[in-house]
Amino acid sequence: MGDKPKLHYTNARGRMESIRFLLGAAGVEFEEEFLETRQDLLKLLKDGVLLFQQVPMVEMDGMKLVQTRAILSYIAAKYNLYGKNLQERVLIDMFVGGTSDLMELVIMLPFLSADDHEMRLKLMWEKATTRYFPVYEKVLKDHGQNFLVGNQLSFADVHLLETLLSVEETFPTVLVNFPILQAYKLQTSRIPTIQKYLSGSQRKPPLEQKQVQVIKEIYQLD
Ligand code: IBG
Repeated sequence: MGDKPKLHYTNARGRMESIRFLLGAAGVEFEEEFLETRQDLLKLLKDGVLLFQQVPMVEMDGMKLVQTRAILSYIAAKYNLYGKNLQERVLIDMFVGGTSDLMELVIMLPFLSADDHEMRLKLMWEKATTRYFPVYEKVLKDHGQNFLVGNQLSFADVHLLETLLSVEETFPTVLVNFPILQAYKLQTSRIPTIQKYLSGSQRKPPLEQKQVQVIKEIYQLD
């Protein structure tokens, strides 16, 4: 106990980035052990430390946590980013569920064939601008507060900010018709813990094409 959480994943965003981002927003320092080759993953498998033979894995509070969503919920609850009651919590879960569905499209993008890539880009734009962003724009407009739930920063805000920033990397103009989300993005990015995380070295850059092959080999994709 008292030790920093240790994150096991490749040196890339993938499924670990939302965990890094949430720890950053909570102001929690963490260490990382990167998988660089398939051998590194096989070593973890051999040691029996991955419950379902998968990463992300986070060593924290004497546990070896797996399953991204479970890890995120634990961190959110522990660092008071998960609402004040069950009603707030389920609302946070609903918002995070929506942003995760959109983020899933973003995360898989580098791994698609050229044909699928085109179609996926269209789908991403469409889902972002007609399904997800209008919901968050309206929620913020209707209650007039700075945060999605309970008038204070929560896991829902951290995950939405991560999503807004990621989608904007692909589509720089995606927020033109969402003025409230534009302001919200700037405000939440300026929260000191988040600003520090975003400008720090633990925030990973978008995946480069040359990393894709290495990652495919590590996980034996296709
Ligand atoms: N439900 C699990 C979670 O949410 O944590 C899924 C975890 C998962 O898919 N892990 C992959 C893995 O360990 C690495 S992330 N695979 C090895 C195996 O044998 O299953 C892979 C991934 C990337 C980018 I990189 C986008 C999507 C998935």
